[in-house]
Amino acid sequence: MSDQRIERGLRELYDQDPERADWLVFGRIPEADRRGFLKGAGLAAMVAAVGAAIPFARNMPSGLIPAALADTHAGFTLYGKEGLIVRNDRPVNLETPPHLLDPDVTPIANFFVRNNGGVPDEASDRDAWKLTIDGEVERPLELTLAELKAGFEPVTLQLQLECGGNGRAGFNPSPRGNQWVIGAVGNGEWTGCRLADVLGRAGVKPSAVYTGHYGADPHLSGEAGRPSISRGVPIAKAMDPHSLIVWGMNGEPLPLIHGGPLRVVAPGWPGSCSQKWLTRIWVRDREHDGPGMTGMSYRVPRHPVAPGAEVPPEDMVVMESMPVKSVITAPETMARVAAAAPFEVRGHAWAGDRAVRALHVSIDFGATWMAVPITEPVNRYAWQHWRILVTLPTVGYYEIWARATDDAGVMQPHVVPGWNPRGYGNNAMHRIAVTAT
Ligand SMILES: Nc1nc2c(c(=O)[nH]1)N[C@H]1C(S)=C(S)[C@@H](COP(=O)(O)O)O[C@H]1N2
Ligand SMILES: [Mo]
Repeated sequence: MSDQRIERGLRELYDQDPERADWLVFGRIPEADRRGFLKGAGLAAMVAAVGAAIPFARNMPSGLIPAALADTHAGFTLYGKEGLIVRNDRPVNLETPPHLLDPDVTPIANFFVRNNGGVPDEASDRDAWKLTIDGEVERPLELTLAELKAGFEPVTLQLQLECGGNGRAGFNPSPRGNQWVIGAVGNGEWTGCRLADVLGRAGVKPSAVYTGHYGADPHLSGEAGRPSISRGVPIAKAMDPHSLIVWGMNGEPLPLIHGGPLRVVAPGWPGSCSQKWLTRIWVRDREHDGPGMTGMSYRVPRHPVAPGAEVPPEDMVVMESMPVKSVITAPETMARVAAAAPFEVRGHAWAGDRAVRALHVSIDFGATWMAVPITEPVNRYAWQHWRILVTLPTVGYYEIWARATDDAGVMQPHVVPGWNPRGYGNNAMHRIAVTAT
């Protein structure tokens, strides 16, 4: 079921754009490297990949795949995100294996990446980055990042961000798109200001219905000015004090790959509502209709449909809150533990706009369940954490299943929930394999 397919091999990546490949794989910056002079972190990454020092590294041309890697069929990883699974490299899409989600706040190195287009160039002066607020407002605004930092109350919150298509790999027939298994999710500690405060300064007119977000990432076609994605949220979600305009992540300036200098984080909703490289918020008098809002995108059938059904567009509605879900982060699947001895099983749970009320774990394929204590979130929309000591009675193969229940009593399903044309919202229980010896 788990699809570890790499969309393009290393050789193909290098054939098509060797300098970009260098940047992706080794973090070599082509401009600084024109004559192939390899140093610093890029060299360290290459040394680690080939498994030995490279005495003549200074002669190595940029865009050259080390022969040690060129003829292997092994997958490749991206610089700074070494532990992640490459679901696609153009656009860059990286999934986190569940055991790397173990820390309460997901480290930047482990945080999944979902791009629909390219990555813009790093801004030479981040504080000069401009954001426009226009449309159904009394006073259209143009604010620099420096003005956002100085002019609005700063907020730091832990907020979960999950791709709408997380779990897509579980649907059958298989919808097209990244075959995310479970790790297109993370819990970041984000610093920024409230979207509501900025909209308040602009003065939202009574005619305002929805936001439309725009970012600076280039479309894969190379067509200038064509957005890769432009989604938005209803005004009520934009006005929620947890919807932020963000410039910091885990205490650092927001990394370029996560939308730096500036992005939206609209927690609990499909990740696509959280526009990266944010340049404009267009306040609209109707549901936004940018790329990613219409047709089948980020929409689900109004009524349940049979797997594989053709659903007419008028029966598709915009997906809002993500469903209740949990992940087992320790032990790592395929672990071996001692029989008849307790060991810790732990993980996190979240529930879109809701909170998680209960968490249960089973070691006998769901026949019996243990209630597991779960923490309160540090703030609304933060991950909740759980842990329990489990003992496997005899030697043999076990599965550990985890199941969260939200505060409206809705529980994660045992099997894949309602099929939908693009494969959104699969919140089936997470299962791991553990062998007792
Ligand atoms: N400008 C822009 N914003 C974007 C995207 C994008 O392609 N371009 N992808 C969206 C999607 S689909 C998701 S799931 C999240 C992923 O955020 P991350 O890459 O920081 O994990 O960013 C969203 N914001
Ligand atoms: Mo997404």
